[in-house]
Order: sequence, then structure tokens, then C-alpha cells
Amino acid sequence: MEQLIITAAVVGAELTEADTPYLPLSPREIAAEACRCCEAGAAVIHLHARDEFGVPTQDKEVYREIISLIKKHYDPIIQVSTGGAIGMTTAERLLPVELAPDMASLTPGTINFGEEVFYNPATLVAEFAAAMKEKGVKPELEIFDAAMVANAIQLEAEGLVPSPLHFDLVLGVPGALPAEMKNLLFLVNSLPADSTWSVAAIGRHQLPMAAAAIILGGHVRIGLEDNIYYRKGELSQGNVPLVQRVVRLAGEFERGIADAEKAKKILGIKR
Ligand code: KMH
Ligand code: ZN
Repeated sequence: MEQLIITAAVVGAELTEADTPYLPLSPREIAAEACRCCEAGAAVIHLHARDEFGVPTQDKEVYREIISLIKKHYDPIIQVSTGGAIGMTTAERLLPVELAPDMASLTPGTINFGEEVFYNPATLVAEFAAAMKEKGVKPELEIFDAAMVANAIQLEAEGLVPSPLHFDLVLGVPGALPAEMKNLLFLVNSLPADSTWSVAAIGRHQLPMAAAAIILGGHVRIGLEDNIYYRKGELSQGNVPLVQRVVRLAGEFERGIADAEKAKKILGIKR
């Protein structure tokens, strides 16, 4: 089996200090937390920027600052978010792609997102994919619901996203596909044979779905963006304990951990 790529989703756009005191909030804190995750074994950083006040922003200068702070110490694959936060405009969400990072998230469809709607109509998805293609940015297709796999395959057929595809199967968002093993297997079996994939699961589902991905030959996304608890009733003291647990689990199954260079090879990122 390929070595395991661990993606750390260190902060996201929804959480606040009221949810957990262990959330990195300023650009400096986010960069430092990303570095700690790299030290612990993460090869990819899924990055949402926050400003000095901890407010989510897609300002590319804030992204630039965070990325350059990270790159002083580590050289992970940087995957910027184009999901941003609910309510951001399309133009705003796309801004960090202008920095031509290694990767960017791309959600090929709309879902209910708790009480809100994560809005990704076909025109927006095509625009985002085209912008990524122009900048040579590898999309990570965020699959929150089953139809999104077909949408991604259609994008590939239209030449809007490069082959082979890389998917992140995001399970357990209220309003989207529940984090159940049968759903994971259904999605994995729906992917083109040459694709790579990881699993991100929300809350208490993060650990069992990570274990399943390790066993099935997928990759793992972990981090506070998706889950703030280490175990029931106990907040994770930052992202590192979550990354370390995945490293330990992978070790038990004799799966090595990919460093960023190896992860680039697995994902076909040539830079
Ligand atoms: N913040 C969510 C609305 C992504 O990064 O691409 C969307 C999200 C997905 O986090
Ligand atoms: Zn995200």
C-alpha cells in the first residue's frame, strides 16, 4: 500500500474561541500550528486564513503571510480553501488561488450545511476549476454527497480538472452524507480507478473513518476544522494530538507516513 498522506485541517472557518480555546486564530498562530502538524507527520495543510481578530478571510495577502511563515520552517503541500466561509462571495472565495498554491479545495455541488447552504452551482464550480487550471493548482474534490462524484467525473471529461482526480470524502456534515461505513464504501467504489482519495469526517466520526481509510488504502484528513474532540467530552489540545493518533494508528497497520515530497509524487503535483 502507498504511504499515508495526512492532511491537517487546522482551523476552518466556522469555529470560534467559544467552541475550543485550542483553536489557532491569528495568522501567526495558524502558521505555528501548521508547523507543529508538519512536525507531527502532516504532509498537506488545508488552509483557511483568519485575520488578526480571528475572523475568516480569503484575502490573498493574509494567505500569503501565513504560507510564508510556514515555509520558513516546513515545506508542506499547501491546499488553500475555496470553500471559505458561508456567505462569502464567489470572487472572495477564489482569491487565494491567485497565489498559485500547490492545491486548492473544490466542491462540485451544493449541500445543506447545518442551518446554512454551502452554495456551489455548476457555473461557480466551472469558474473555480478553470482558475485552478490556469494557475496549475491541483484541485482536491470535496465530496460531501454522492452526486458530487458524478459531477467531478463530468468536470474531468470536460477537461476542466486534471487526471488523475484527487478526492476528499467529507462525511458527517449535517445536511449531507452521514459518516457511515456503507457510505464510505459506496463512494470509494464510485471513484475512477486511477484516483487518489482521503477521508474527512465530522466530530466523533473522524477517528473510525480515519482508521477505515488507513485500512482501505486511502489517505486521511484530520484536524480541528472537522472535529474539536480527542475523545468524548475531552477537547483535543490543538491539532497535534489528532495528527499523532493517526500516525500511531497507521503504524499499527504498518502503513508508512508520506512526507511532503512523497505526497507530491502520490498526488501528481509536479513543482
Ligand atoms: N467552510 C465551509 C463552508 C472548503 O474548505 O473547501 C466549506 C469548507 C470547504 O470548509
Ligand atoms: Zn475547509
